[in-house]
Amino acid sequence: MTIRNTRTGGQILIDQLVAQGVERVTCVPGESYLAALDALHDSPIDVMICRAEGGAAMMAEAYGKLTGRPGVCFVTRGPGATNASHGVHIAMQDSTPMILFVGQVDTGMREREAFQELDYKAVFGSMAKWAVEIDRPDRIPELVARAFRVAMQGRPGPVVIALPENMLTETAAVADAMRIEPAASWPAPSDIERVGAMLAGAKAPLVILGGSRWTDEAAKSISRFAERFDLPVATSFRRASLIDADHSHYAGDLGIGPSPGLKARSDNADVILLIGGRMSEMPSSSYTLFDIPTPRQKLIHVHPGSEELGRVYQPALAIQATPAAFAAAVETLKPSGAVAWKGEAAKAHADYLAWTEKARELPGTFQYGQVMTWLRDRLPKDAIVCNGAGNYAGWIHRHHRFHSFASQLAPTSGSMGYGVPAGVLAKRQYPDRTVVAFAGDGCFLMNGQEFATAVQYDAPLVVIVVDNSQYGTIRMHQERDYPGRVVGTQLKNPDFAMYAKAFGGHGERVERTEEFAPAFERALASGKPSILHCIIDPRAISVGKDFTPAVKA
Ligand SMILES: Cc1ncc(C[n+]2csc(CCOP(=O)(O)OP(=O)(O)O)c2C)c(N)n1
Repeated sequence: MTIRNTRTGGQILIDQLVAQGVERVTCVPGESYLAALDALHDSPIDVMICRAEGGAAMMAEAYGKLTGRPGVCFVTRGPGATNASHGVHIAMQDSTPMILFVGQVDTGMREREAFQELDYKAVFGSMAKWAVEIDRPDRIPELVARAFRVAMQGRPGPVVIALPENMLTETAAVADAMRIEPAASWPAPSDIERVGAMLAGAKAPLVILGGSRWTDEAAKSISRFAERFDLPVATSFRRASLIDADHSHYAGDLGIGPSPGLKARSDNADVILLIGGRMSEMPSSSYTLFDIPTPRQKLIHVHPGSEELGRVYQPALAIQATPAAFAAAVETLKPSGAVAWKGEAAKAHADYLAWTEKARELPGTFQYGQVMTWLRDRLPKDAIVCNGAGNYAGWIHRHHRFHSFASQLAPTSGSMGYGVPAGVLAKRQYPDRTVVAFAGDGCFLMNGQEFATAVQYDAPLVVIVVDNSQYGTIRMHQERDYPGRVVGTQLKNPDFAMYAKAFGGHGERVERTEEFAPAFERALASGKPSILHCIIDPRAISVGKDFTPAVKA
């Protein structure tokens, strides 16, 4: 490999990103990494300026979820980095490849608590998959290449790279690293034989899909595998777009409050084939679906990270493989005869349809459930639907039907403020697809400032703010655990339609169900980023049930 001309650390760094095929970075600028910013000036990389580092980092995380390659985000030292930690935590819990570059003080000033100095390894040590500081420009190719590999290989996750200011302006002559493709771990032929044998001995098997390192082709291949074996297929919390919801074998999602039918199916299963997921607190109904350490169901756990196999549940068969490799390996696996559970997948799908079909009646004039079922029919099959955290998301999980791969952008980490930045990134990435970001009134204002980013980049997503004038989820818990003692949950909100207009977007207030459909059509037709400010009765506290306030808040 030829040694390139002498370059500054900043130039070497950006050349590595070009070599890795990075097409876009998100950032909030800072004086701590000016030399890297300057190198971006002459690069083909699109620099997407955001309004707060939390939003910028979440956009990078959403890029990783959509593409499988690391989303790259640049932020300044100290407060920039701590703001961005919000996105790093999501990438970690959601197993998403992401790289966060943060500024750092001059190496000659380290350990003096210089301006905005932070010990990144200490701060991000347990939050990121890897945190590293590059102190010499000639080590940039080595450490950035490693960062891409760490972010993507095994169980994906976030990497934090600190860039001391002087290191970025120093020069070095060093060769660029090559583009990194993560190693795929493959099941052994004997593993696939055992999967076949365990299924042959099963009476009531269930497949659960989750995690990352999937491809569209792998997801389709698993659907075909399910057809051959007539297997019911569930998805894990917020991984619903791993199978077309219309697929005849789809059994629904194991999220917060799974359907009673699916819960019973999982309880009564004798063999569970878990592909890619971890069955952590949310999808496992607070670790009650499977016994720990040894599930009563025979668990076949397929995961790309060896550290995840047997971390909580001891599988009867542990297979260290990426979902994509596993899907390819089972392409030729067929049942040897008639399966014992014939017809169960159709029953599971019928249960799923019955559970999700009709929205229940809510108090008030805005029937959010009916709006969701209308959108379910109205949205194109490849629409991307985003959300953060809050009870408003329960209606999406219950009633929306995801049809195409990577069309759900939602934090399994349950982080508020995710939907808007994720939606902005998605709309920029896929301008021809409809992008809808849902947010509660609480959730929206955690990163609503990124609506300005949507306007700046002419990314016409539709944001649906579901306003119940409260941090509803927490109010629900309060009403249950401390009835009549409402504290810290009531909100006085701005006019979100006017907010949209003030930012240069399209905004409308929706108070009645019948106003929603025309408002949605006008939002799409406006060609502008839009906000539909929907007013929902505060008693409509969750998709499952209303509450009667013990006292008026
Ligand atoms: C960043 C973050 N902060 C706090 C929480 C705790 N929390 C979970 S849901 C919720 C309320 C969400 O309110 P809103 O967005 O208005 O939605 P609603 O529950 O009312 O539908 C809070 C505060 C969280 N999950 N994430």
